[in-house]
Amino acid sequence: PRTIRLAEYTPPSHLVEGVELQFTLAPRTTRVRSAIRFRPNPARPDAVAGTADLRLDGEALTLIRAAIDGTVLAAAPDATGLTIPAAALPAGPFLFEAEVEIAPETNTALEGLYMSKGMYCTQCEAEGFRKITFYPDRPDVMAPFKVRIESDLPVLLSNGDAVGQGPGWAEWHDPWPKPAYLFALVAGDLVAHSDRFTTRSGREVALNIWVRRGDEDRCAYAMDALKRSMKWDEDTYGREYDLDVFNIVAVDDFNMGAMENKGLNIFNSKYVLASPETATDDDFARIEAIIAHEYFHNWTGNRITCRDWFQLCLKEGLTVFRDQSFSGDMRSHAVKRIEDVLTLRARQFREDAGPLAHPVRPASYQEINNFYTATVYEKGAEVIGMLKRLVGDEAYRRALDLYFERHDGEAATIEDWLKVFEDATGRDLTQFKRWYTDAGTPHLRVTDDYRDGTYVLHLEQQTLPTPGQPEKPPRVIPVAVGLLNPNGDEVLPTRVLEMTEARQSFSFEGLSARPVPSILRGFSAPVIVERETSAEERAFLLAHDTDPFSRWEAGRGLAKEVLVRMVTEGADPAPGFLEGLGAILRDDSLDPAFRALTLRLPSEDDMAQTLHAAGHVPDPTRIHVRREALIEAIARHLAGALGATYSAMSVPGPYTPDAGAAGKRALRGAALAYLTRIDGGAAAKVQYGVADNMTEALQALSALLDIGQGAAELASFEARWRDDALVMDKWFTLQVLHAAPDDCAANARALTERSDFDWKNPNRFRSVIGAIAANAAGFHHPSGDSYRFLADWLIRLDPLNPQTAARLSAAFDSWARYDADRQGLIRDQLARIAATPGLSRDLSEMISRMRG
Ligand code: BAL
Ligand code: ZN
Repeated sequence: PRTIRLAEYTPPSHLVEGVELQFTLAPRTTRVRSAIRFRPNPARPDAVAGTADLRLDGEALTLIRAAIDGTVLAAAPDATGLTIPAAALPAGPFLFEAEVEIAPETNTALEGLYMSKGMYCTQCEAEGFRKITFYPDRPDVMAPFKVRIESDLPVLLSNGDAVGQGPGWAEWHDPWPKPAYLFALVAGDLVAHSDRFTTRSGREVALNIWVRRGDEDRCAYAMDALKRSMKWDEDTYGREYDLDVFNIVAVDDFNMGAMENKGLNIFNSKYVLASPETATDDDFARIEAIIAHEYFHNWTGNRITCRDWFQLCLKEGLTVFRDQSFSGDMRSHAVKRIEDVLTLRARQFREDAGPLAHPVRPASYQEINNFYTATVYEKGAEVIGMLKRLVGDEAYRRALDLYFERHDGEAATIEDWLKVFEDATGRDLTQFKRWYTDAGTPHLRVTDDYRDGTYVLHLEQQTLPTPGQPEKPPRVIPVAVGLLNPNGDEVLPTRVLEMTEARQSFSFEGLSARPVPSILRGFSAPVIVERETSAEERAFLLAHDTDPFSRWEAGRGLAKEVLVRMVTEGADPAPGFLEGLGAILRDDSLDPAFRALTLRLPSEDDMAQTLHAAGHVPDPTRIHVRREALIEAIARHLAGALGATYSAMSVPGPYTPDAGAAGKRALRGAALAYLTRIDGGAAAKVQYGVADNMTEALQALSALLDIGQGAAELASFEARWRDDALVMDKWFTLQVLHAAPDDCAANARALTERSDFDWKNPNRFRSVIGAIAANAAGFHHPSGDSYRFLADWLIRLDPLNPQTAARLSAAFDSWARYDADRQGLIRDQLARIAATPGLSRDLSEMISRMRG
């Protein structure tokens, strides 16, 4: 496959002034007629001079007819598009018309126009529009679209505002110029959950969430989240909605989480539909975040889009940063920050440490779908958080105002983005730009000394080489620190140290005693802090730090230290750690959600990552056994406090998904998970029996499965929910995720043999094949069974849905951490996949990067 490089970017030869599309829908023979008004791009002298060919992307299209200014074209398409030679193009603007035929029903890749349970829908990002018709399918070509849909289905939707409809047809007009990746069309027998929103300047916006009949009573939470998002973007960023209607459609077969098509967001139904009986607290929180994320894209992504796909982080990093801030405002900033850091470390730090490491703005790719990653999204958001920390809140807002003013209606770059900050603040961001161009997580080594009232912090940064990037010059790192007195009082409130050199020291004078430092407060930069710290100091910070993130981090450090010693030395859990945990558990002044997070031990994968970084070869089986032993030790040591917490955190009255109630349930669920280790499952069985909401039912079921019980509960769950695909996805996942290591592959295999294992549905596929990779000890079972199982399924799915197959293949990326036997077993599977004839560009790129 061809490698696309950022350095080779050239502007499009022709721009589009307007597009008219007409769809006559039929499962096997959909007709698409297009009329596209082109003009030579003034930025391309060859096009102005009439010497540039026009290249249109197009894949899997049957061309019926093409014409320029009414003259039929003789040109024949190749496998990836259609070239119209310069000689066949008029000197100035011209009209290109085409008629093509496509078959949505056989489109299993779920890119372009496809069918999901009788409804038509689209997914065009990144390069799906070329499977709909011939077009310059690149984000820097923006145009207004008019769309006519002809179909007998009752609901016919596209982008923008509805301009007309009658029996069997509807017409839509989107006045805002957009790239083709934001095009959307939906046709189906759908019903709407509707509401209204009045923007701050008085525009009345009709809001609709379109779902299949029977699902309309599960839309209220998403609608509420949408209205709160619209208000928040006005209040916080001054951004107002710009059409008369905002439509959301829930689709069962969808590769991604959701898609921000202009005025017509399309969602994986999993991230829209929720009721207390069917969705957990985490589901509600994710729905809120994703609804916000897609809505926020209206400005950061749609009104201002990306010049090319290398700039993906321009819209994704910023929009993730915005949705994280929104969720923090709606819930708790401290808890949200800890959760975001947990995700970042589990997914992005892992990516950065392995063969798939790439910069936030990659410099090359073969298949752009492979770069919708934790690095582009989550690290991209961290980079914006750092920028905001460096320039301050007020300057950040000024820079954003300038960004919207300067680039509205444009396809922009990271250079444009940074220039806005430079112009708004007078800062030179040359060094900061390395966060976009250099892969890898910096290690920040911290030492200190104290003499005569002066405390000095010595910081040293180092980033290890990543694929294709051996040298890593120092970056600017905002390091937020605070200092505490030995009595626990804060003597220096949070200050942001701006580190720009490889080594740098910072002094603090006038202290009466050697302070205890609290470093990287709020996780002020995505780095790995290395510091020799005693258990006493961590316990002190866990008890006294005023920064909630650092306080949690101290507890986390203690837990990791205990686990490392249990795994590597066979040590018993340190009593001091158990006591510290008990103190947090009993501290009613702390938010229950925070306490629940502190009780959650580092995951087995996190421990493998930690042990590997410390120079050990992690053994996933041993990590599992010792971590289980720690859970049991905590349960025994804190039995009284856990029981008291379990009772105290009961939430009376009907279920509500708000953060307060969810936090109590989270703490109660954490207590239950421990108690189940010592009560034979008694409390969990009772909870399962009385639970009136999915959160408590799943907590109980998970806890029972963790101790090898729960068969009766699984059966009753299945009997109740067998006809609800989203709920059954959870049932599938549980049995793999909570399987004992020896049972994991067998459980997964048995589940895939069921008639309701609809493997062509990405949610169901992920519910088993994604879950096996998340059960660390099961996945890395020494037999290699799970590796084979995953490889078998990737090979099977790839010809039908390469995007999802490639995404799940990343489970193999950590192979180099493990012992020679496991390395060999994984590399055998990578080789087997690589040798499969006809492998997709998506999967072959992933496998070759992982093989190195
Ligand atoms: N743009 C793809 C889906 C999302 O990030 O919103
Ligand atoms: Zn996004």
